[in-house]
Amino acid sequence: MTDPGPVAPQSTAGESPDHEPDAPAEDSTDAGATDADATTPDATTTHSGAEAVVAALERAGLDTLFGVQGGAIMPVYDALHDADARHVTMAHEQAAAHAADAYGQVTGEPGVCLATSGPGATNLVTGLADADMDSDPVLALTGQVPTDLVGRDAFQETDTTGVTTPVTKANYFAGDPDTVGETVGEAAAMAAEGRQGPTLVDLPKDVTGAETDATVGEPATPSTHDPPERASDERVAGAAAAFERAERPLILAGGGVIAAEATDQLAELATDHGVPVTTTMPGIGAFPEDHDLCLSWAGMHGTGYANAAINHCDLLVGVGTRFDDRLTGGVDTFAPDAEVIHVDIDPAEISKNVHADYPLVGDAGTVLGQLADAVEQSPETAAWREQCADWKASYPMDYAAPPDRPIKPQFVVEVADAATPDDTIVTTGVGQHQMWAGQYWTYTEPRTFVSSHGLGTMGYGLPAAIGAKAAAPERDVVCFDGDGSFLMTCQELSVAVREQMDLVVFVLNNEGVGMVRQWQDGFYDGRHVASEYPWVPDFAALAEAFGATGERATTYEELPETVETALETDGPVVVDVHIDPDENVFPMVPSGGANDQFALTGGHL
Ligand SMILES: Cc1ncc(C[n+]2csc(CCOP(=O)(O)OP(=O)(O)O)c2C)c(N)n1
Repeated sequence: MTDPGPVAPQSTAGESPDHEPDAPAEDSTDAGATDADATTPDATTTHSGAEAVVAALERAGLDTLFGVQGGAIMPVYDALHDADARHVTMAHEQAAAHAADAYGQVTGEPGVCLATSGPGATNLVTGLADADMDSDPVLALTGQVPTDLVGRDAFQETDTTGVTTPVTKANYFAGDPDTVGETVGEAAAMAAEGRQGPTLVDLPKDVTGAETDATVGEPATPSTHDPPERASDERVAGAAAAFERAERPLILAGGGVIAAEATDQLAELATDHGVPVTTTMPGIGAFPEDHDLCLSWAGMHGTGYANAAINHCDLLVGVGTRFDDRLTGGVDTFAPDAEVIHVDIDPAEISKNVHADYPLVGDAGTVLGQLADAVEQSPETAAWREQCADWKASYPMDYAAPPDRPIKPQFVVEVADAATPDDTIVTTGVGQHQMWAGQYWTYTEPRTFVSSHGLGTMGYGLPAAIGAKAAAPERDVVCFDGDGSFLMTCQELSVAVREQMDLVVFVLNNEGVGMVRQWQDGFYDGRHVASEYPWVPDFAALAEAFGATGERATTYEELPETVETALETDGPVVVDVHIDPDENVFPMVPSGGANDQFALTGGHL
């Protein structure tokens, strides 16, 4: 553990504890390390509830944790004292949840976050909701007041399972020291298996502090959790026939393709049969964007050619996507000529937003393999591919960069992309900069675009960069942030400095909340209420105050060198780039509009 927790003794079960850090209760547990001799391939013997929690994490292979200390979670931290796990102490619990989420997105395994009861737990909520919307694997462990105080408005008591029920895949109140390890193992397995998502275990302090000689075995989901693997052969046959007869087929890859590690199967289906591919935003990287068949991502700020293809295709093969409204615009006008094959592991997604003519429920990789086996004849797609190429030529992704205007943000993204390897991980805040980072960086590998998609959480970018760097220390990590988003979690710079993390944050500084200003220009007659900052901090100086490196770029000439320097500098770097504050994100499909009615300039809205 990199950050030793306090070694204060723990309270016992049933004792009336004062669970504040300053006044720990008397020790009556064996707070020693897990007895290595008691660890067998099948089970780990423990001495306390807290040790059982740590043993369960070890059994699940979860060795990187993000958290913030506090009274009710202290026994768990104490049990971590001699554990091998790496703990990254975050400045704020929301950031711990985002870091765990990004760790989960990069590795495919649950990221773990820890928080104390009350405000610690409630601070996690935004991060859990974010992970829930994007089906990212996260395991949250929260301290809770001792069981005899539950329901008595005890100090720092919150009904954590109640508060987090709507934003977790599953959550647990662990009331028994003998089974708490099993519960944590189950929560870890639930986060990882089937449709992934966040889970939470609430850990009363007397339970983690109590003695137990329980053994902790392999993590397992309950027998009732039985995600389908294969789709029915009959349904696959029907979908394959539709695929063969399609004249204008289009594959739509969602985040589920990446989560299921199904990118090879997807690429095989597309390339074997010459079928163009578009992605959702969470699906960015599911298919290489530099491939001829790739139309990049679709939706509100997706490419004109992807949206045109969606509008004109006669068969849409949606894989691991929930067809959210940012993708579809108005569902009545979405893919109006298409039959829909929908591959998803979660039956609840089938026909939730878009009617599925061919629902195929199962694991994305398995079902794509089934489909590939069942398709005997490629559809005739030459004319359709030519049409898609025409759209690519008609609606290129470009921007004007007049030399007398401040730097265009798209240029910053392009320069950073050119200066970094293909496996670089990009994280973002939420707003215009997020869209430019999605549009002007060419993603060729899965798990490289780490963003807050469904919830759209400003402040996600920096803690996500910390989580991504912890997950992949050998890879470059770059965060594109807005000044508004950065101001929401910039305190986490202290963490990046302490952990000596090489990461670069580009603050695309337009001195305001640009996406809001863009909507005010488009839909509120240009009335700029609470969207422009009359003053913003000097972000380079702020970075220096945290002990990071601060850079500033204001001209096209100096930017490439500033980017190179930032990438070469050890430790975290913040580059404050003063971009054109009037720049807008295009194309844009107005909310609820038809996907082919995209605006290319403000005048089209
Ligand atoms: C936590 C949170 N609060 C409010 C919003 C609403 N919102 C969406 S985009 C945006 C502007 C973001 O500004 P900034 O981070 O500076 O990025 P920019 O759009 O300027 O690139 C706002 C306020 C949000 N998405 N998240």
